[in-house]
Amino acid sequence: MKRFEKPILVTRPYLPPIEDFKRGCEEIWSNQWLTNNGPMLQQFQKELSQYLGVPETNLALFSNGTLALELGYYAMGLAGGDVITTPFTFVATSHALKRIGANPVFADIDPETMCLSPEAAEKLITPRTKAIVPVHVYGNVCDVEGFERLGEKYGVKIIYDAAHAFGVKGLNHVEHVEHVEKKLYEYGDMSMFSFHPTKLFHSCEGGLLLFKDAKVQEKLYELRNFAIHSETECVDVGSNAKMNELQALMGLECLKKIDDLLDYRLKIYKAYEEVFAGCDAVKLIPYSQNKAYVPVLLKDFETRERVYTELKDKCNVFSRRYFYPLLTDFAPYVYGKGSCPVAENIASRVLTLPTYYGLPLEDVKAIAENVKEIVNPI
Ligand code: T4K
Repeated sequence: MKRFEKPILVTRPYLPPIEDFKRGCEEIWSNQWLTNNGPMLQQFQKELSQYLGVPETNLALFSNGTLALELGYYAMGLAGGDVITTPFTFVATSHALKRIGANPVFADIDPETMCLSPEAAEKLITPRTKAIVPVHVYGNVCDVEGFERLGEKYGVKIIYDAAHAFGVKGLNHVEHVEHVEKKLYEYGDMSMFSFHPTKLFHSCEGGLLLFKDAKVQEKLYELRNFAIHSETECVDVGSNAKMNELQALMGLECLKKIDDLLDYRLKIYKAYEEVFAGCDAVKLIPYSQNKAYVPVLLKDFETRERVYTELKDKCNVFSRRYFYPLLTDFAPYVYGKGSCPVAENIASRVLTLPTYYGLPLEDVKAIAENVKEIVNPI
């Protein structure tokens, strides 16, 4: 087994050339404007709008993904209602609901895509349900057509936690969705993308909301700035969730590199795929188009724990068990424990392997060989 001299972490952020970042800093210094809808933020917004093909009226930037979710949920009127969501995600998906006084109700996931199942969600809809929050987990696309139907049939909002899905353009990679005309973010009422440094694209910290109804933008702009409407008016209980100029600069510099970042993720995935080919004991999850994460499914909990521990202790490789434990194992959400057997099974067997721009492909192959050896000792 190969032991790496330096630790290999599950991810590392892309950092743009420091000279380019310094040039941007000089501009910020000369503007003497650091936050509150500054020129860098406006430029970032403009370039994102062009990159995504979304009008500037239908997006808003925030200081991080969690606050983007919280204010997005609030602006869509979810406070006080039940919201059906998945337990197989990062805690932020549900924390942001709880923090606005909405009640997360957990439904099970699809065993293939690991995303919320529309069939399981439909069974839990009641008159108290205000919305459904599916997560494009790992960048795997949910059954968006299925959720579209639920939204229309029951008049509930569909809000995607797309934290992992930046760079996912179409749906054609998902076999059960044949419709490829629409872009991913044209589904549902709203989608949130996280720009945390552990994501393939980042702005140090940051969050982006895309929404169907342009009228929501003004509300979101107010909410992220304390709900101040004018010098003499405060119209709601807002927050401070503004993206600052240094964050926007980092986002602009990373956006220049986005095609390479996506291409490299794919190369890494293919290197893992090559080594795991024909190895039934390690199942690579193929659905994500942006390859934001490299999740593998192992035989059972004991095997997963062994691979996780031996990679760490014997190989100096720090994989992560995203997303274990399930949300329904955490104190605020234990009321849902036992209600999602598919998610429980997946969470006990999944492991996410290192992937990031610049991770040498020979290292990727060595990590994969190590995994194979731990699973099937010679
Ligand atoms: N919804 C979903 C589905 C999400 O996954 C997330 C966040 C959100 C919503 C909320 O979005 P944000 O508010 O975060 O924008 C990480 C991230 O903190 C979190 O953003 C992410 N999901 C979650 C899945 O993973 P940890 O606790 O695993 O992070 P940490 O600090 O252990 O870092 C992971 C690895 O990355 C480590 O090996 C160290 C390395 N790293 C990390 C940072 C921050 C670096 O090398 N450099 C860095 O700057 O949560």
